[in-house]
Amino acid sequence: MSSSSTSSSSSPATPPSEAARAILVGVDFGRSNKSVGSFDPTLDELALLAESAGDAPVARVIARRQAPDAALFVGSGKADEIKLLVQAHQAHTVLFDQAISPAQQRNLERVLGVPVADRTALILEIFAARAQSHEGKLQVELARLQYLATRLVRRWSHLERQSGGIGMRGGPGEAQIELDRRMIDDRIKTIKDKLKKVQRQRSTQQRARSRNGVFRVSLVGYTNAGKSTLFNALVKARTYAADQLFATLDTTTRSLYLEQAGASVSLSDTVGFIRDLPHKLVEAFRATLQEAADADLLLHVVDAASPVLDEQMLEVERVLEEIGAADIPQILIYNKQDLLEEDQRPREAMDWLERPGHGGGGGVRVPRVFVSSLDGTGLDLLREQIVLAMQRAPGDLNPLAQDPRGLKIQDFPPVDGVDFESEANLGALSSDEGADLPKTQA
Ligand SMILES: Nc1nc2c(ncn2[C@@H]2O[C@H](COP(=O)(O)OP(=O)(O)OP(=O)(O)O)[C@@H](O)[C@H]2O)c(=O)[nH]1
Ligand SMILES: [Mg+2]
Repeated sequence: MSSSSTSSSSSPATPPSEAARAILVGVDFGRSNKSVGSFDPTLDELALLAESAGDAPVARVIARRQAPDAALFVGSGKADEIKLLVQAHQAHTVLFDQAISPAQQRNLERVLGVPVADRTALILEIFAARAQSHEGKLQVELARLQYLATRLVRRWSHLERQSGGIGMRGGPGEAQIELDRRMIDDRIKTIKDKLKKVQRQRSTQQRARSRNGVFRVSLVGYTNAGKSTLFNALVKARTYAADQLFATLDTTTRSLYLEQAGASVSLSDTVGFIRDLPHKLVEAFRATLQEAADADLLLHVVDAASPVLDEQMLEVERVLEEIGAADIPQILIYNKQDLLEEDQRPREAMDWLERPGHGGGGGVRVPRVFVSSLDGTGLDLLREQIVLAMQRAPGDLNPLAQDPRGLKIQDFPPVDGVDFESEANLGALSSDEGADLPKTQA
């Protein structure tokens, strides 16, 4: 790709007419500069993020530089080129795939004449629009305030250094900024207190659940991999699934009855991961991600049709490590098999992957199951693998070890005429679980 490649694309998603037309920009810093985050030459993910935030991408720009320009992130020539594009497309906004500083943002807005946002701001915006539960809303507000606070602090020290410039362009004066900062700090403290309260309630619920000896299974994976679709297919629920990034923000838990075992497990659908996830957001969502960290088994869902599957899996592993979930047994689920060409599809319905062990131990073998959550291929095999994972679990986690029926699985007859995932079979969960309410709405 040339250093000044520019392409236009009309969005296939037929955005609503009031959608903001957006120009997408990514900068290739080569291998020398890792500090600015990874580079995606296609900008496809940024386009999906923009669409998920309600924008309509109208053009994509790739620039190539040795290092970010201090004032404009891209060079001034490139900025002029983007400005022409803004005018040609009558764009409303310019979105950068990498994080830009507050000063760069201000300068760019001045040059381009339209609001500028970066990936972090976009992700925060989507999270804010999607949060449903009380806890989810608190978490997003916390992350946004923290993002804002660092911007204000940085802007403040920036202005302080060039004293005399303060207020010249009608920006907030020093006193105002100090006031804003104090208000933000107060608000952050209030929200943290509220979150603590909500989370205390939740951990009491969780303890009650683990005392019941329920085996906990959590879906994890890159955003848009198909977790919610798989969740719905397994428990016949109707959780929101959509071709959007971060369609799911709140954890939903339901009971999954496994006929082969004659036992139920709890299955949780969780928030998706994404590369360069803003750190503050990971922190704010730690409690939600805790659901994954406390699981007895992780179903790591992968979009097998994605050209960047390996990167996405690595990113998920990185976040799992960060939340202390790296050592939890996994089943890898290669989803969306229906999208693969005949000759790309695996010959076997499942296989085993050798993966390096964590904590210095030897490698672990991880079962990999090929499924399509849309047409149901491979789901029976997946259920079987969940049962086998239960049997491998230590006795105190393994309901089959406590239940004599589990020792003779074949002798346990299916219940005639009963849909084995129906509400009637929610026996193993306490009454506050199992309903299709997001658990965090308690
Ligand atoms: N063709 C095909 N599409 C699928 C399959 N599974 C999911 N999808 C589609 O992929 C898109 C994302 O699915 P979701 O279930 O919302 O993905 P998710 O992992 O829950 O995404 P987030 O909640 O946004 O992190 C939707 O458009 C689904 O219809 C599959 O097996 N085959
Ligand atoms: Mg989802």
